[in-house]
Amino acid sequence: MAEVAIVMGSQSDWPTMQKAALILKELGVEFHAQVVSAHRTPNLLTEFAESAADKGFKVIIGGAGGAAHLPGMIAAHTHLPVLGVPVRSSQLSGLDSLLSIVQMPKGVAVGTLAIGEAGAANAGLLAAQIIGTTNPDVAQKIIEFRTKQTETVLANSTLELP
Ligand code: RP5
Repeated sequence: MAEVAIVMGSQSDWPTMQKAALILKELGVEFHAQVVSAHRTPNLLTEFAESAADKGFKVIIGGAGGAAHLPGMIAAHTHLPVLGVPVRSSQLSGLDSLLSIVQMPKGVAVGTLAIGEAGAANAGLLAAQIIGTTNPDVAQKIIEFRTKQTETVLANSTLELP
C-alpha cells in the first residue's frame, strides 16, 4: 500500500515531480502520484486531503508552480505532514512558487523544499526519512544511499586542468 502521496497542480509538473518518485522507488517506498489542482479541481483537493490519512498515506508531497496554493491547502485539510515543492514557473523562474509555498502563517505547517528538481528529489528523500523513523528497512536503504553518495564524491574529488 502506498505510504507517500505525490500530488501536483498539473501534468506539466510531472517532469519535475518525477524526481521525488524516482527517489522513493530507489528507497523502496511505495507512492501514489496524481494531479490535484487547488484552482482547477478545488473539490477534489478537499476530498483528497480529508481522506488521505484514512487511505493509509503517512506523508504528502505537493508540487505546484505560480500562485502555488496546493501544499498549503492540502495541509489545511489533513494532520499528515505535507512537503511542498515549488515548481519552476515560466514567468518568474519559480520564485513565485517558492514564496507562495514557504510563507505559511503559523498554525498550519508545510515543509518547503528548494525550487525545481533538487527540491522534488529532496522531498522524496525527506518523505522516505519520515517513513524510515518507523520502518527499519527504509532507514537502512537511506543509510546505504548516503554511504554510496559519499563514496562517489570521494572517488571523484581530484581536480585537474583540462
Ligand atoms: C499550477 O500552474 C501548476 O502547478 C503548474 O505548475 C502551473 C501551470 O500549469 P499548466 O498551465 O501547465 O497546466 O497550477
